[in-house]
Amino acid sequence: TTIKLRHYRQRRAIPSCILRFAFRLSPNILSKTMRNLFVLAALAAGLETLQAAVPPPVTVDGLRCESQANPLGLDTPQPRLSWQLQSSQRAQTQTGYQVLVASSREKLAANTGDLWDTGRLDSDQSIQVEYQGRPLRSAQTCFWKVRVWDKDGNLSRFSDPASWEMGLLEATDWRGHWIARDTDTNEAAAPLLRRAFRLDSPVAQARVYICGLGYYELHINGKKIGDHALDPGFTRYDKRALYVTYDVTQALHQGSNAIAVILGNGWHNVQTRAFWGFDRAPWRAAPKLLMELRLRLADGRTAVVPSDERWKTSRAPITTNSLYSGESYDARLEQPGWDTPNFDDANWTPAQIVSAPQGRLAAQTMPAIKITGTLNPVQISQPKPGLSVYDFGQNFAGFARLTVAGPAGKRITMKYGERLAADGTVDQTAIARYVVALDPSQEFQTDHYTLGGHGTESWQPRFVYHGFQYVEVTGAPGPLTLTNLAGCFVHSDVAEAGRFSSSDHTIDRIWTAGRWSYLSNLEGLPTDCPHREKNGWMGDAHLAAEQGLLNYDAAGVYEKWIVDIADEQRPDSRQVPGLAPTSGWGFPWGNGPAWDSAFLLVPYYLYEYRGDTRALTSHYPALREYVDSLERGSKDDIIDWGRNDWDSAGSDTPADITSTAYFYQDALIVAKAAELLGRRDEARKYQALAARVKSAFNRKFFHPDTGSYGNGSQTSLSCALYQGLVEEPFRAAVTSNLAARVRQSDNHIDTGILGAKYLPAALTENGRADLAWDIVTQRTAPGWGGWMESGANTLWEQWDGSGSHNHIAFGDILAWFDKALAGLNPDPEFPGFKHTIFKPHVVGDLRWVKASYDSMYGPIQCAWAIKNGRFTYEVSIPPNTTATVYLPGNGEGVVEEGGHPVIGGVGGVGGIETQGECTVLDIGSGSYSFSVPWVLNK
Ligand code: RAM
Repeated sequence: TTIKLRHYRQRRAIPSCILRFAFRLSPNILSKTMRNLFVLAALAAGLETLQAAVPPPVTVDGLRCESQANPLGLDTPQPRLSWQLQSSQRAQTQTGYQVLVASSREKLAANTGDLWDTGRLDSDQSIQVEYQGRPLRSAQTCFWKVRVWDKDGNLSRFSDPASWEMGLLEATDWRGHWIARDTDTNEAAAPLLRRAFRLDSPVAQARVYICGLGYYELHINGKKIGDHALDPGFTRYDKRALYVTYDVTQALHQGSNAIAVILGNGWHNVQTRAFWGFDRAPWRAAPKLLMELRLRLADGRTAVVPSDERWKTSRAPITTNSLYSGESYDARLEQPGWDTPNFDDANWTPAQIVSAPQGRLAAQTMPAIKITGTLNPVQISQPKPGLSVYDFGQNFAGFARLTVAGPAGKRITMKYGERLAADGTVDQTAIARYVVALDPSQEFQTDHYTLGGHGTESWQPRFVYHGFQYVEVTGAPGPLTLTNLAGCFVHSDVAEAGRFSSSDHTIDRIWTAGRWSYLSNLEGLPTDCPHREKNGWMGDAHLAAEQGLLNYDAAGVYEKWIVDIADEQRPDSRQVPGLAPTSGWGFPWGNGPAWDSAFLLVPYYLYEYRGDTRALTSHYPALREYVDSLERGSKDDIIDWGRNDWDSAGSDTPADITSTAYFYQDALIVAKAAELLGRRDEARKYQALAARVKSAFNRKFFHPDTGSYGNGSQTSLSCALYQGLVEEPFRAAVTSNLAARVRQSDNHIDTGILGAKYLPAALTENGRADLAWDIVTQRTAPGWGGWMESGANTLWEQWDGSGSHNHIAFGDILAWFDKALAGLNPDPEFPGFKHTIFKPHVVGDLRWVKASYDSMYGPIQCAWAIKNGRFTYEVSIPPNTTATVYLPGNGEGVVEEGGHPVIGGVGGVGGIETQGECTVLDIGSGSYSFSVPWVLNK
């Protein structure tokens, strides 16, 4: 009660507005005296009218199933449910919940959970709750809602209803056949497929299930369905192909209808010879389609329109399409109305029934790739007659949309790149080498459009994407202006989850650049670069995953990609290839644990950041067998092979140090997964393996006399610290060696992509955040600040600027901004931000930092500033979570919250204690504004 009164007293901050405050007092919770006190407090706060019936202190919303709002087409038998609590009270938690899942909207409304009724469960779990009800059928719709009990046992109202729908769960559910126009993999033109049909009743519900390989674009009655691009996601099609579900109820009608599809080559039928050999992939086949339209008619009957021999086919105006080379389109070949019911397809040929890809069908549940935005060019130049170069002012992944008028047959060429040559034309040398070196006659990311000659024409490619800032246009019918070209940003459409800003311009620019690179490299899988390779390189992916998860709701893409890796794991050796999917490149040895460990690290990050145990537990045997393969490949528990610290600035660190450290981490992750599964013996076994590797590591690499590791490089030292391999008594010595090493390089980083993740974190965790700051904000090479000075607007592959200009492998620094500067950290002991650790570092001339993150529980925010001699730290965490807050300075007595001394007791604040140079507080949910005198810290 005291807490509540204090809380209400603060409401006096709203003096002059008229508030209508409605509340219901529950007699069994509040005694009469308490009720009077409550009323008095409310009156004292200036509330004008009091009325009976306040809503319960907690409400429930944000219902998600498999992280999505009302998803369609799920194929997991136990979808995971999550919800969020809302409350204006501090320190609010969930003590119980009831989930109802019903087979109809009506049943749910009547509170009948015929599929699942959990009853009251005493549990604080509000995320990743696995459905445990009756087995679900293909295409079944499930309606659900939830209510919760709060910390005082008050029951919330039921949430608004939500739903999910299952996809086609068994191969035998599909009535469609795989169809194609041609089986010739060298046929250049994209196929069109169509079928017209009549419906003699209005449509009550319609779903399309579609898998078009490599890519499909679905049309019904003259319109494109949905907004997906480059769909479905790239998988090894001989292991798994993804199908997508659409609600097409509104697109169909009683009478004549037409369903039509264009197919692209994608990764299924790569046309370009490139270093990575995807043109020779074991799954390579001509484009093919499996789809099925399932209808429920208004009169209650059902109908199916499957892909079969009744479909007809023709050639699309897309005359070539290849992910590396580009796309060509000849508008003169358009067949207007090809996707409408009344089109005359008499001279189209019947579709062929073709063999299915070898892989199984699986539902695509990750966010699809989409065109998420349009960029206007900032400049156009004409370095040569007839040649215009557009500058979009930003490096990104996607393609250009051309809008132009001219005579039929005029062929316009668009060549994409991220650099200009000295003469002002587009220079592709650094990114085209793996294509052009193999066959100089091949083009590299170049699109062609041949005009149809019918007025203003607008075109963009469908089945390719490029990495670029500049587009060189030749063959235009006349002078071009800025309006003839727009840039389409194309990537997996993941929701933004994190924001960051600070008083330092360089840091903010690095953050923005990192986000462009991250999204440009999220194309249904995490990639290394959007142009040269487009490969799912595993090292790059795990290095960038933490910042990716902090900035975007990208878990769905990672979950899909972990299966891509599992699909690549060798049946005999249990190794993985270092890039996934692969055409076969990367075996037999993989790329070593520094790359291959993405197979364990990414599931672990999903656990740490999202409280998701599924990736770790469902892949457990595969992860364990991978670690066993490392053990077999080790000598005296040391792994001395694999790729080493790649793309380093100068100093080379042998692979043995970094590889063995990942072997150690991998063993710990397997132990963790075993623990989550309740397999205690196996957990102990892998903990013991980790302990052995740690001793071997220290025996082999540690120099006790000097406190150094290996060759003493920044990577060697920071690897030992970051990976938790340094024995406690030597921490200080190793840290001061690392600091000395950094000073030797004039406070510059000299590591590659591995060390770039360890170095800032290792310094920060060991009391040298100041030095990490100096490294990160350097304005000269090597370093992130140096890139910014050179005009980078994305992150680069090499410190010296050679190579690609859109890589994410050095991107973990964005996670350091959140964790070290803003102080926003997950707590691995309470994963998914059930508990947040707020631990900011005031470094350099930084004066304020702000960050937020949309956790599965709800928004987490923090902001610090130094103003008027005080350090203020505003933090906010959602109900059902807790946090620990570190404030600089060891002065419990001077800490204030909302202007009141904390020491006297503040609602929501639990313990307060001094730890070294910090004051540490435990808080429950809610928003707080802490402050301490800053002079204390001088
Ligand atoms: C390069 C990639 C990537 C790296 C691999 C080893 O070609 O671009 O960044 O991880 O090689």
